[in-house]
This record gives sequence, structure tokens and C-alpha cells, in this order.
Amino acid sequence: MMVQKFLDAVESPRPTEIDPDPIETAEWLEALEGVIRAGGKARGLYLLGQLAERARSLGIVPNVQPYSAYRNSISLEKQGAYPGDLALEERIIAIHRWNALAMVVRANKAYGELGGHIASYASAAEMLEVGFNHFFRGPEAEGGSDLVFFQPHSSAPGVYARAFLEGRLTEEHLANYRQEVGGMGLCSYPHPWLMPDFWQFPTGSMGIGLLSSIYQARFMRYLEHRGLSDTSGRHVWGIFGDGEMDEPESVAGLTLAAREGLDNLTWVINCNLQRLDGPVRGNGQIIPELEALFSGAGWNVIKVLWGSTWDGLFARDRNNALLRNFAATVDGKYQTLGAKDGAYNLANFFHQDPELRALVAHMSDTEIHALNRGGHDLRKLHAAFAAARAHRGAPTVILAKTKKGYGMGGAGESRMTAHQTKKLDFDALRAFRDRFELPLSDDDLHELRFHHPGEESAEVEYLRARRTALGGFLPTRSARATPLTVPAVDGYGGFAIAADGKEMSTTMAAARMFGGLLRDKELGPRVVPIVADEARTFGMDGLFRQVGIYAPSGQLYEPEDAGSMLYYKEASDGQILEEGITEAGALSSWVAAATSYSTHGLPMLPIYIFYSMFGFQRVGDLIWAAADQRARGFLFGATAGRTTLSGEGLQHQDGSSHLLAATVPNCRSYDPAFAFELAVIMDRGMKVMLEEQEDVFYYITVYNENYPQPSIPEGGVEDGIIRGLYRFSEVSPKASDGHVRLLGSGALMPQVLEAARELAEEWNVSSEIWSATSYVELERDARDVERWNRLHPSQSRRTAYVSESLDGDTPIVALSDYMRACPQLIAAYVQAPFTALGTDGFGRSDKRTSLRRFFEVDAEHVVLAALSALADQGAVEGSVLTEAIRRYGIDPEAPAPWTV
Ligand SMILES: Cc1ncc(C[n+]2csc(CCOP(=O)(O)OP(=O)(O)O)c2C)c(N)n1
Repeated sequence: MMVQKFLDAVESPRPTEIDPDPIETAEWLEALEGVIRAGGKARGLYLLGQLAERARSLGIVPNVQPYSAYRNSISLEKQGAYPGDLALEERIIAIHRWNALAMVVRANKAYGELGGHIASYASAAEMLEVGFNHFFRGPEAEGGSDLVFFQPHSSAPGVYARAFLEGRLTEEHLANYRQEVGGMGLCSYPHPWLMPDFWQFPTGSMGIGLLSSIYQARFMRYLEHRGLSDTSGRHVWGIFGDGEMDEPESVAGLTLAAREGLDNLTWVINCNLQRLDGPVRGNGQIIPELEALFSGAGWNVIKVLWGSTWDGLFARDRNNALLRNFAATVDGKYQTLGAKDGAYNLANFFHQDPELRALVAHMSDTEIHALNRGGHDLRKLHAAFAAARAHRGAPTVILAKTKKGYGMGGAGESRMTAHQTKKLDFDALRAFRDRFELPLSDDDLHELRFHHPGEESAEVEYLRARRTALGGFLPTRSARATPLTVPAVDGYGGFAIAADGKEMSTTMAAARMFGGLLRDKELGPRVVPIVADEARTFGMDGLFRQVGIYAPSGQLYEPEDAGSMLYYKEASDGQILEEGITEAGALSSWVAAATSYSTHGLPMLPIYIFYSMFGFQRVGDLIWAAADQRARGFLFGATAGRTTLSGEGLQHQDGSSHLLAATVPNCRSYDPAFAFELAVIMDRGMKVMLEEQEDVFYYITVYNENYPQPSIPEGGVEDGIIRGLYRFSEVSPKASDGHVRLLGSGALMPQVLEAARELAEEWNVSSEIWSATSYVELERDARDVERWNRLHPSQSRRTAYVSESLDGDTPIVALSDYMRACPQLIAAYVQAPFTALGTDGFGRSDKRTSLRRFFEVDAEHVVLAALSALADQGAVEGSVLTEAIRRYGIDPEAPAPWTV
């Protein structure tokens, strides 16, 4: 690295400094060339290394910049010939530009509020087209398809425009851009949920596409190393934005990608120097900043800054005047220069330095204006893509300098407001047409007619032939995958089904079930256990030895615990993805595995287990994207509950994840109390996802409290467990003063059981005990029924499962280790008085008993709530409540837990 930095510094003297002794410099450079001629490249490098070392020890290179000069990484000599028909490709791009623009302008003219972007695609058109015509391999390609991540707003209009010429979308589709309701519409951004045959990867939320693409590339290697799929010929590409690079997710996986040598991954960062509001780095330079970031992380960096029209100038610029002035130009100024004409550029850039003035003395304003940026030059881009594809040992990033709104002229080119431009007046449209020599009449412009050059046209034939050669159209999403057979639950979950009072936590039960599933001959190899440095926390360290931790280079050291039975085993075919402390990374791995049925035609069963508080709350947007991508798999929120995870405190104790899970339409979430419930849910979940192939995923919370686990009750409770509620037992005193229904979930169920006993023995009240495994599922069913009844007034009424189960006016007390809003999800659907007890407020460190008293969710508070409800009904005397408060030492003046 040091040598490389030094080489870069040597190769490009500080461009801002003028060489005080050019003769001496020339001697040194000649000496170096002589050494390389005589002794070869290796000798040259060795000498430079020695020089770098010496320079460092002399203290003269304390601050070598980790970036190179502001010019293309690939020299003209190494550029190679362009393998396509340049003129034809330019014409095709011009048509895409027009159709993409017309689509957005039409939608906004007609409806005003539909949004859409023109300027971003205008800057990305060439890079997309080079990819489509020469690199992105389609589904029928030998060795399999590439995976392409498209930046949402900059790619979608262009990708639709292209699909129109490809014959995959019709004019009607384009006319319905951003009008999805009612069919034939096109979604704003890549959403597999909305266009399941088309888009593969959701990227609408900035940053997610970048992180996801790294973990997809990594997962392809995982499949390869584990002998499950030959992914060696496949590549992951991503087109992203320079502004987008500021998202933490964008940079979160950089070192992993380099560490694991993911040379099957290339990112193209569209450096148009602007984001939505203004410049990305107005007072600095984003390109060197990104170069430093990526090269520091170990990526191969290729810069494509200047187009072919600059080649001649660079060739004649012996003294690096261009580089010197580029280095001194901040991006805010580049933007202004980009927005102005040749005369302005001459006056404000070239004439600021006598050497530059001389360099361009022969050029007219028009020629200066035609000096293009590298990201709009097909030849430069192609050379960069080819070099990236050929690079071995590290992922590549191509930093392509472009202009936002390229070709939009006064209507948007490099303008501060370019991002938001959605309407163009007639003059701007005419200028656009003329600029790109589009065969459109004034009438076509007025009407914003989409342009199709005809099925037999050279453009369409060329573009289709290129796709045929590359293996078919992209993006294309497939859901074809052979179902996997789910093993009988008695095998991996038998211990839980017949637990017979044995004490254990649901986390322990889950870990044991995972072990059992991994041992299954057919399904076992498809299970992908994922942890973010918490396997030991959840008692899963036994799996380290059982199936090994995936490490592409194997284990290069003898583990400290080599002598132990359960030693820390890393292996190139290891099965566990031990991600380290990155929930975002772990979730992205989970997505890669959970969508493998589609991306690779190979269904997998990912099981990611994590601190429940660091799931939906921490990486909720990634989960939302996973849902969009139709992920199938298990998410296990462990150490669940706000009072069960004793000790850890405010940041760790989770009282909200079930509410957040409820917001994801295809996430089925469960809060089981007993190990047998967990077994039933897992069994059903696997059948739904792997056999029936429904696009749903499961979120299940498990707790770390040990308590006696009963066997599954007789009488078929499985259906109730899945629907979210079933009657677990009943406690009936001989002479009953009242009757209540107690609902419990998760690790608070023992509190409910204790309350029922206390109510019977001390207060002569009988209770039914119901296990509420999922308030969310109950509410969904009830919501469906309510809607159906409203819309079908003339038909006989339907009854929701929860209303039917909890019919009558027996008071209900529902206890949850989650916020009251969880049980309250069902309150509107029952007639009886409903009291929800939950854990609203900030958690804090203490033991379980103290926390449960503080949050008023212990057995005593359940008893009080039940008696209170009975008193309201007149079933017990009011004085009983005072007595209960006294007897249980409840402080009526204690502050509400959510206020402190
Ligand atoms: C997480 C998130 N925040 C904000 C947005 C809204 N947004 C869409 S595009 C954009 C600007 C993108 O800038 P850049 O990455 O530089 O791409 P450009 O449009 O300039 O090509 C913003 C802020 C979003 N889509 N996702």
C-alpha cells in the first residue's frame, strides 16, 4: 500500500506545485525508466519500495495523499478498441434519453404530482448502455446471469425506455409510468414486490443497494465454496450515485468486500458531483475523496474522468498544467463550468493559467464546449468496465465523472435545481431534440410522443442482438425454484413438543431446533445460520464445531480452544455466516440467502438470530427492502422483551419490535411462550416458505428466561398457535366469585399462570389462560373480516377468529413484555372489557422481578387488573382492590413507567 501511494505520488507530482528544477526531475525519471528497461518492472518496483521506505524514514512523505492525479486511470494506450458500433449506440442512447424524458414530463404534465427524475438518468445513460450492450449477462448466459443493482431514480426511467425498444414494455406501460394502481403501470423505482417479473433488487432507499450488492457477491462465493452452485462466471454490478455514498450503508461493507477478495463485484459510481439540493462536495472534490476511501479499504479504483476529446490536450500537456488546475478546482466550480458554454470555460478555467491558455489557444469556443466528461464517453467507459471485469483479487469501483442533466442545456444541465426538473418547455424540448439529433417533429415534441424507430430498424436489431449475445434481457426476475421438503417436526422439535415440564428458555429450544435442522440430510445443507457476533449469547456456539464458520481462506491459525470439543472452527465450506458486529451486514446476508430461490433458483433457509432490539429498530429499512424483495426465511429476535433481558438496560431491552414487525405486510411475527409453540411455528413457516413457496418471512421472538416447558396440550392447538391465539388451560376454584380471561405471550406467560393460581386461591376467581402467539396475525384476520363485512352488507356476517375465540363479556387482561399497543391491536375486535398490560417506556438495568414490578407486568399486577375489571362489572367489591394493592405492596403513587 505504501509503495502504491508513493508510486501514485511519484507518478503525479503535486499538480499544484510548479516544478522548480525540471532538468533534475527529468534525470530521475530517466534513471527510473532505465532501471525498468534493464531490470524489468519488478526491479523498478523494488527500487521504488526502497525509496519509499527511505523517504518515509527521512520524514519527507508524512502525508502522501491516498489518491492519484485527477485524470483517467486507464491511459489512452491501454484503452483498446471499442467492440461496438459507436454511432449506432449513440443513436440508441439518444432515443432512450428522449423516451425517459417524455415519460417523466408526460406524467407530470398530466397529473402534476407524480414526480420522477430526468437529470439523473441523463447523467447515467452512457454507463448503463455500456453495461447493457457489452457486459451485463442475462439469464440464459452460459454460467448464469449477472446481478445488476440499479440506482433507483437515475436508472428506472432509462431501464424502462430500453425495455420499450427491447419489446418488453409497451407504449401503454410508459404512458402509465408512476401510475400503478389498476395495472399496466410502472413503478417509480426498482420494486420486486410491484413488478415481480422485472425488478430483482430494491434500491429505492439510498445506500441499501450498495450494501446488498456486496453481500450478494459474497453469498455467491459462499454457494460456490459450499459446493451448492457454480457461480464462478457470474458478476455483480451496481450503478450508484456519488451523493448516495454518504449513506452509512454505502460504506459499511467496503472492507469485507476487499478482505474476501470479491473480484466478482464492480460498482460504477456516477460522479455527477451533485445530489438533490446541490453539490456533493461544493468546497472540495468527491472523486479524490472516494478514491482514497476505496483504495484505503482495498478496492481496485478506476477513474474515468475525461472523455476522448481531452486526449489530445493531455498528450501535449508535458508539464501537467491540466492536472495542476484540475486539482485546484473544487466541485462547486466544476458544476458552474459544466453549466456554462465554451467561452465561459475559456475565461474562467483555461485562461486562469498561462500554460493552459497556450494549450488550448488553437481551440474555438465550440470545441471547448465539446470537451466531454469521461462518464459520457462510451470508449472510456468500456475500457473501465473491461478492466474491472478482468481484475482479480479485489472488487473494483469505477468513478465516472459526468454532468447531471447532461444534454438538457439551460433546462437542467449542471444546474443547481437539475434533480427536481420534471417539466420542460417547448424550447427546451426542441433544444434537446437538436442536441441529440432525434428524428422528432415539432408536433412530436408538443405531444411528447414516445419514439420507437421500428422493429426492423438498425437500432432495435442491434440492441436486441447485443442482448441475445449476452444471454437475454435484464433486469429479469424469476421465482422458479424446486420446492424443498420440510422434515417432520418430531425429529428436530420432538423434545419441545413433548417437553414434559423440563426447564429451558425458548432461545435454548430454538438453538436446539436449529442444530436438528442442520442435521437433516436434505434440508440441512440449505440452512444458513447467521449471527452478528452473538452466537455464544444465544447458546449457539455448539454450531461452530458442528457445521463450521464460513471463511473463504479456511482457518490459517490454530484456534486457542483447539483442544475443546466445541472449538472455533473456520472453514472454506463452513456453513455459519458469522458476520461480526454488523446487523446491517448480517441482515444483508440474510436477504441474499432468503432470495436465493429467485436469484439463483436455489432455495435456502436463512436463520438470522440477533438481539431483538437491534433488528427492526436498528436495520428496519433493510428489512422493509427484504420484504419488497420477497425474502423467505426466519428472523429470530432473541433476548426479547423489555423485562426478561435483565441487567442490560435501556438500549438493549426490546418492547417495540413486534409493533415494527406489524408494519411489514408480508412479515409474519410471533411471540411464543412455549417451546412447543416455537416448534409448531417453525414447522408451519418452513412449509409455507419452502413447500408452498409463499413470499413471506417469519419474525419470531425468543427469550432467555428458563421456566418449565409443558408438552403440547391435547386437542389440536396447532391451528390456534398459527392463527395467533389458543386456550392453553383453565384454573377453576370450587366456588367462583368471578371469571376472567388472561392472555399471555412470550416469557411473561409464567406470570399469567402464577396470577391465575393466585386469583383462584386467594380471591376465588376462575380464569381461562390463553396463549397469544401473535396479536399481529389476529389483527390482520380481524381487519380482513371487518372490511369484508363492510363491503358485503347484504351477505351474512363473518366473524373474526379473535372475536369468536374471545366472545362474551368475560373481562380480558392481556399481558405482554412488549408495549401495550401490541395486545391493543385486538381490543377493537372483542366485546369484553379489555385491559392491556405492557412495557411502555424506557428499559433500565435491574433484575427481572424489579423490572416487572416497575413496568407493572408481574403476576400481582395481573391479579389487580383482573380484580379491577371484575369490580367494574360489579362482580367483586371495590374494597377488594384496596386490599389487593395493600397485600401486594403496590405503590399507587409510583410514577407511570413511561414517564420516567
Ligand atoms: C435513504 C434515502 N434518503 C433520501 C432519498 C431521496 N433521494 C433520492 S435521490 C437523492 C439524491 C441522490 O443523489 P446522488 O446519489 O448524487 O445521485 P444523482 O441523482 O445525483 O445521480 C435523494 C436525496 C432516498 N431515496 N433514500
